[in-house]
Amino acid sequence: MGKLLSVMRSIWFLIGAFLYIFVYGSLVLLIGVILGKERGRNFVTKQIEVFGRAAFKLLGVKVFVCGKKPDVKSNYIVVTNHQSILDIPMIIGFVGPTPFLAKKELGKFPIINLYLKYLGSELIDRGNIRQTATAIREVMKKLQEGYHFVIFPEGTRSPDGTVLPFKNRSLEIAFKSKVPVLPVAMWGNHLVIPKHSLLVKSNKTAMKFCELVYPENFSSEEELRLHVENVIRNSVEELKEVIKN
Ligand code: DD9
Repeated sequence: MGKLLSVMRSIWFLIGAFLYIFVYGSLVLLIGVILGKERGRNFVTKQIEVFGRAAFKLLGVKVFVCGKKPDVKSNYIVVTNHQSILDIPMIIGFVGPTPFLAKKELGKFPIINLYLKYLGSELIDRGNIRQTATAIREVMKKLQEGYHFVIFPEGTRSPDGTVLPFKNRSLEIAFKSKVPVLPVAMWGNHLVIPKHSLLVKSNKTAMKFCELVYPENFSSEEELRLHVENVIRNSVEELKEVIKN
């Protein structure tokens, strides 16, 4: 993609993101309050999902979706790799409006912090062991109440898209709660908007719904974690082929 086109798309991205998230997003939250608890929640969560998909459409990025979202009645934990700021729109748009277990820095952005709260997300302060423990207890409680959760076990965005080793104990919640894990692999978001950049550089990305993994089939968190990490690594290799041509 030419430099000029890339810069023009980036300007469009910044203006579009501001108008969509901060202007339209504030209006959506206000309408949600006016509609009342039940109808308001349905309206806002629908708008969150629409935003996730629209983000790619408005950027002119084609999303290749491989595999099928499982039709499970129970709750599950989405475990996914992390490459770009586009990962969040991809999850909320294509997996569904799901709460995140994420680092507290995400809560610093106005409006986005309200949406994170709306989804029931839990933010952790990694330097604060007590706060982290409380947040994890809260996630366990919410899982029992039927919430899904999204976890990024690499703990940070990979600079070049390579799947980083999953952090120790990152799947402890899944292992202890015995809630099924839905591995979701992503490849290409970092090529569209790389880490530490706002330049829009590519127009193709891909994701894959992998098979559900049942924690009770594993004898330790480490075994479960290594298995899920492997599933995501292999799926990322498949996705590279999908967007190659
Ligand atoms: C209607 C705008 C929705 C913006 C959603 C942002 C969600 C971030 C988790």
